[in-house]
Amino acid sequence: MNYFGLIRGAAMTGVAVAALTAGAAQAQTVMRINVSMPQDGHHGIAIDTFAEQVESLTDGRYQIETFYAGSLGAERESIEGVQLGTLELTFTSTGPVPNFVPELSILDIPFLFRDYEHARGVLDSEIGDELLGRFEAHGIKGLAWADNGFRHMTNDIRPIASPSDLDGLKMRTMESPVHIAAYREFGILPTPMAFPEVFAALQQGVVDGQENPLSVIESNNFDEVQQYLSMTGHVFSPCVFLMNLDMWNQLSEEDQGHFVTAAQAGAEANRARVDADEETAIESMRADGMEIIEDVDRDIFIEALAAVNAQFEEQFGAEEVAAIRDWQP
Ligand code: EAX
Repeated sequence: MNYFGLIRGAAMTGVAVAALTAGAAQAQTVMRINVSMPQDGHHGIAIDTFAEQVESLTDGRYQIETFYAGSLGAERESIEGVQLGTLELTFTSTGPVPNFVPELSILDIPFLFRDYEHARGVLDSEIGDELLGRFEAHGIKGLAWADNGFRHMTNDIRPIASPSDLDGLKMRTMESPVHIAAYREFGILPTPMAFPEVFAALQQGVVDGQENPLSVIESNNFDEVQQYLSMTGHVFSPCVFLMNLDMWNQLSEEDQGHFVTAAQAGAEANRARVDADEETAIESMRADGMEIIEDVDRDIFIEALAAVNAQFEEQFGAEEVAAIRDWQP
């Protein structure tokens, strides 16, 4: 079979194996990874770094093709693709993950994490390793946790400083049952929707608002279609590198180590970009005319969730929740 035949076959099976034209008969395997965010952002830098690292650590035996802005599908479809093996890898927020690994919804509990140090510390600890391992029973290998970021609310109706301001607001949410239950408790009318549809839904007024980390709000120009941003920080949203489990099992042990190292390097670059965005995004969006409400009383938001929090403790186990909530560096 010639090179093009191999590539065409690869498009069907998902993995391209092409003989390198230069040099001896060393095979090269091409894999794809995608994100729903633009290349210039905290997801883009994660997969760009991962791709560079895989190629360099495996001396070019593995080549990673990168796709951005949902061009290969939204996050839920991408995880499904990785599970089925029609896509080799994806980097995704955990928003749609509960559809595949329901118990990972524990990470979606509002106000579970105090700050970035806490969230990253837990994800990089044994607790995080154990949770990452939960993907395997579902045909998926979790390579490394990373950050999407602390989520804040935007809307186009009124400034939000306390839960009573949220009453009756129609807000796009991720497809996470925990988020949906909690946001209802705030009085929000949750409208779950895949991310690639969100900008148009905000622009056309299909929903009044949405919630996302600063890195997402800014890199997707939501400030163009949303007047108010409230610094609620109500949920920490992780990201994760995922790979099809069969393809992972086909890697040599040494290459498995390289893929994990590369994903960890991607996570490091991602977190550095999140830190940089956190420094600059507020001022830059304010300069563009967005009204930023920084004075948010989080305690009132936390109190509003008392009943639903009790429900989450029952669902996930009070000890499990406490182990994350009370984690100390
Ligand atoms: O992955 O769906 C969401 O709101 C996510 O935070 C976003 O797509 C980043």
